[in-house]
Formats: sequence, C-alpha cells, structure tokens
Amino acid sequence: MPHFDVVIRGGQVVTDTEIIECDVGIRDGIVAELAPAIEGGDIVLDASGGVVVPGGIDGHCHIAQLSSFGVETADDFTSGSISAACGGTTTIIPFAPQQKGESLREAVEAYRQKADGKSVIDYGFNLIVSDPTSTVLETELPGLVAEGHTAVKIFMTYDAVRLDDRQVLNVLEAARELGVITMVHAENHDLIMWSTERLLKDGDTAPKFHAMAHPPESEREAVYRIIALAEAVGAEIMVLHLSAKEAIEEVRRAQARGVPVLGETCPQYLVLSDADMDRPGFEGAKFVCSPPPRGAANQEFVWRGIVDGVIQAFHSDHAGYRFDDREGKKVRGDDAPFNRIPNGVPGLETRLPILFSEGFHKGRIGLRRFVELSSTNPARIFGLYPKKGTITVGSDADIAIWDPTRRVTLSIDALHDNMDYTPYEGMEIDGWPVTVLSRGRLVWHEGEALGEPGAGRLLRRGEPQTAELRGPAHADDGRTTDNA
Ligand code: DUC
Ligand code: ZN
Ligand code: ZN
Repeated sequence: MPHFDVVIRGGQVVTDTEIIECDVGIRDGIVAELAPAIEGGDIVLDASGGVVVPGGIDGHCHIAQLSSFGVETADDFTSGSISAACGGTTTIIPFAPQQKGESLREAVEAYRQKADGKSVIDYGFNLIVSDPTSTVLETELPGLVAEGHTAVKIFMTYDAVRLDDRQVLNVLEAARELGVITMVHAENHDLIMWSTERLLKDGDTAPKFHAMAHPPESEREAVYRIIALAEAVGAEIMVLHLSAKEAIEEVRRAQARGVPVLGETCPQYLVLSDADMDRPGFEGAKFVCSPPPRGAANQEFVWRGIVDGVIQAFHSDHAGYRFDDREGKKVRGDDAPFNRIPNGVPGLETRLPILFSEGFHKGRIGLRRFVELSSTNPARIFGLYPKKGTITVGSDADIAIWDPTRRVTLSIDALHDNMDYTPYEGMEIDGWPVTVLSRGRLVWHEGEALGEPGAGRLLRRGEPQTAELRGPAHADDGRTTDNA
C-alpha cells in the first residue's frame, strides 16, 4: 500500500476543471493521488460534508509597506501570512515597492529581507515601478523577471508613486517585451486633486467626502486611458480594484473587442458602500480606501462583472492601518481631513469567506467560479499554475477544507491580523475554512493557527498563462445541482 503523509477523506473536491467526490492523498507536500477511497495516511482529515478547494492566492495585498502617508501597514509577513492562512489562503503576493530615486532591485532585496524567515505560507513579490528609468526597465526589470518576479504594478495617482502617460507607455512596453502583466491602479489624479481642493475649501473634510473626491468618472477616465495606452503598445494589463459600474463598462467594452485586459475586484466593493464612510465621528475613516466603496446599488454591477467574467480575479487589496493608532488611520490626528487618512482596509482573512458566503452561499456563483476567482485565475495570472491553483496529481498540496454550513459572525477578536478593527464587524458569514494545508502542512485546523514562521517559501514564478481567461466566464455562473 502506498504511503501518504496526509489523506483527506470524503470531501467534494473542486479542481480547475471539475467537481469530484474523492479522497486526496498527499506525500512530501504534493498531491500524490485522487481516488474514490484512499487507504492509510499518517494524518487523516475527515472532509465529509465539506468542500475541498485549492488554497486561495492573494495576488494583491500590501504587507509591511510604507504608504505615501508616511506610515507602514500594520501587518508584517508573519501576522499577515497567518491571517491569510486562517481564511483559506495559501499564497500571498504582496508588493516590493520602488520609491522614486531608488533602485528596483534594492526594493526587492529590502522586501526579501523583511519577509525572510517570517511567512507561514508561500509568497512572492509583485514589483511596484514608480521610477521607470532606463536602468530599471532595461537592466533591473529583466533580471528580476528572470528570477521569478513576474508581474509589475503601476499607479496613475498618488504623488509619491504615480507615473505620467509617457512613463506608463515605457513600462507597458518593457512588460510586453518581458511577457509579464502590468497591474494598474487606475484613477485620474488631477480630477481627484481638483475635487479634493474644492471640498476642503467648502469645509467638507469628514471621511465621507473621500468618496466624492474620488468620483466614478475618475476611475472611468483612467481605466479608459490605460486600456488605450495598453492597446497602442500591445501590452496585457490587469485593472485593479474595479469599483465603479462606469469603469467595469470600459473593461467590458475593451474585452469585447479582443484587448487583453483583465479585471480584478475586492471584497470591499461587494459589501461596503459610501454610507459606511458616513458613520459618526471619525468611524468612517475605517472604510477609507481607494477607489472608495460606491453607492450600495453599485455592488450589483460588480457582482455582474464577477458572474459574467469581465472580472477574473478576486484579491483583498489588504492594506491595514490600525484605527486607534497614531501610526495608523489617526496619523494626522483623530479628526484629520479625509485626504490625510491613510487609504486602505484589511482583508487577508475575510476575503474568501466573504466571497464564499455572499457569492456561493447566496447563489450568485458556483463552486467552480469561486475557485477560479480565488485561486486558479490568480495562479495563471501570476505564473504559478498548475503547481498552484488546482488540486491535481503533482500540484502543491495547498488545500482548504471548507465547512459550508459553518456560520460565523465576523469580529476583530477572532481574526489573526495585527489590526484593531475589521470593516466587516458583525457581518454574518455562511461557510468557513476549517482546515488549511500549505504544501501538506497544517496551518489552520480546528480553530488553531498552526503555521510555522519561515516555512513559507519565496516563489520563483513563471510567465503568465492568461489566454485561457479571455472571453466569458468558464465555470458555472450560478448554483446548479451539479455544483451546489
Ligand atoms: N488603495 C491603494 O491604492 N492601495 C492600498 C489601499 C488602498 O486603498
Ligand atoms: Zn491600488
Ligand atoms: Zn493595492
């Protein structure tokens, strides 16, 4: 009888292509067998009644990152990776951000050191390019891509990091030549600055005015422009954190005419709204992120993008700043004007439970679409497929077992990040991962975080494989008898 380190028995296994009732045998951190009844196993995990999915990949999160507001995000690679693991994620790809005037390679080296020996799950870095000199684009970037850092991110706003259109074109050209995707934060900088100036002049400084300073038109214009620039260059892009109906429409139109543009969104655009920023006092600061959550009616347009495949990836954009903290949301005081509040909300741990509960449980998406959005598509986009992003013989045993019947009321007390609040406090969630394995090792089991700092590896990623992602959503787009 073959030996297995771990056997997962009796679950409904969701792969990148199908849903099967079978056992999963794991040896040396790798999926070794999928079969109806596997004997043995040093550790046997009973998954009956549960759903067995590839661990989530969070390709957009900010960990130990210095923001343009001068404070660092609250999580380091240990707290961030533990928190991610406890929410069903087994790979994180935060950013190595280049500051203007700095070498990109030095930025990556600094993050390599920050992460070294800390992460409980596998990780990589996406490269924020804020100073695209010829040395960066012609020497450093090719070297870093060859070493497995295979995605670039650029900003069209934020003074400290934004690029002008000429610089954007240069980055897109370099990325195209290297065969990597450019991730884009697309908002029109001048429109934001112009709106902000007027609001502040009128004394409209409360957190809720953040939403008005970042109107949907600022997102629509920048998304339209980045698509046009990418089209001119022939480069593939992923538009990040799509929040507004108007911006999603631009992506939809571009995809319909065959432009290789991918869309991403995040939990905050599905379940938060501008009304949250209007909570009493400074409470609204807890929800300030960019782009901002829009009006509640807008959420259904984001869902539509998820269901019909305009949006291919669901990441957290985790950028946690503690609320009651001079190094967090209150860095400029506890009634700072909206434009002085660090932008970002936490979400490493709550990302997948929110998608599972609001998406699958409420019948908006099926399990296969859940897996595509949370794991398979990010694996393809970030050059990790099929080692990650599916459950098949030979893939890493990065696996989460979900109990679809488990009801959880979200509360900061039960989460594992380094935050003092969650924007989702009190939200009812149906379904939670009960066991999570990172390359066959238990990192979350029966309510205990078991990950070992340093056990996570820095990944050497390959080229993106995104041809598969073009066109309408592949997986079922609703709950049917064979996917429920
Ligand atoms: N917006 C960003 O662009 N990055 C981090 C968080 C946020 O709200
Ligand atoms: Zn962004
Ligand atoms: Zn971000």
